[in-house]
Amino acid sequence: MKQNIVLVGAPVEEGTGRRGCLMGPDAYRTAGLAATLEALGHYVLDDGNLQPVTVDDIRPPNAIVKNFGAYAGWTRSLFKKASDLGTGDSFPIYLGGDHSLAAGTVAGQAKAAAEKGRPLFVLWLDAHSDFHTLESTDSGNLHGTPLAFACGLPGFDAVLGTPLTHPVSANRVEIMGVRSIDEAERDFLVRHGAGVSDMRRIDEEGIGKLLHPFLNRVRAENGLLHVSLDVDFLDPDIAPAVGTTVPGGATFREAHLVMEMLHDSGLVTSLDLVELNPFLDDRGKTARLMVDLTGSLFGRRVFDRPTRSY
Ligand code: NNH
Ligand code: MN
Ligand code: MN
Ligand code: MN
Repeated sequence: MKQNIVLVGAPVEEGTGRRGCLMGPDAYRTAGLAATLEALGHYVLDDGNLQPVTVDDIRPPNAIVKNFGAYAGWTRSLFKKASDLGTGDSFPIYLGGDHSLAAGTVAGQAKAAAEKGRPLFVLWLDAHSDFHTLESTDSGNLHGTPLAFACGLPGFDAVLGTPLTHPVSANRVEIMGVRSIDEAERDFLVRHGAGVSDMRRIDEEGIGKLLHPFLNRVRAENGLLHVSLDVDFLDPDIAPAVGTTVPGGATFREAHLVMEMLHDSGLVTSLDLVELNPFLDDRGKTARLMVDLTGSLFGRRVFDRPTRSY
């Protein structure tokens, strides 16, 4: 199926402890994201880079939290953008930028889905679960919080200035590839019933086998599916351009298999590409891999069907 893809750049880097993610959107453009998708038969509109609204009248509830005003500003503008795009039938790809941008994109897509009478499911591909609240974060880096925000965990009301009317149900979230979870996050994940496939389970059972039941559930509930792909989901050997590398990540084939299965499911309706830090890349190889993975999500394959049956 031909898709109308809209690229939305979100050059946010205030959610990490390290500079460089603001170059992410341009690195994806340089690596040929639009041409890759067009070559697969899709229509692509590059909407340029979004700007955050100015928020200078709020304070974080916890003194350790960094750049709270910037987070609120980005979340407000991305929430608006995603709620608008989500009501149409185009496929938005949000080009990060650090993962804090997903607070706005996921919450916005969830609101739009609810207005269509459909539940939003989220596949979170990440070394981390990003399930901290503003109270529980021990680093103060807000890229550790967006999934908790979008799932409506308490304490975030100052971010939008109002509580979320349509939070994602944590029960409709599947987190894959994790190998670094903080104690507080672990408790929240269990309490709220999010699905977690850590690397140990992936090693033992296979990533394809773990993904199938989740996709079946999205289909059974007539859901929409948002995918949030953090560069550090991937093994640092193949994807070094990220500030928070964790050894033992998804391999090249595991990552492509997920994208290929997602394509075949026909269920995905929006995507975040996050945490790319081009300043840390090795001759563009991480940016190119992220573009190739996106190509697999949009239908690139080696062969269409078996040439014969046995
Ligand atoms: N849990 C850590 C924190 O809160 C890590 C977050 N870093 C990420 N998330 N890269 O994907 O600081
Ligand atoms: Mn993340
Ligand atoms: Mn991560
Ligand atoms: Mn931490």
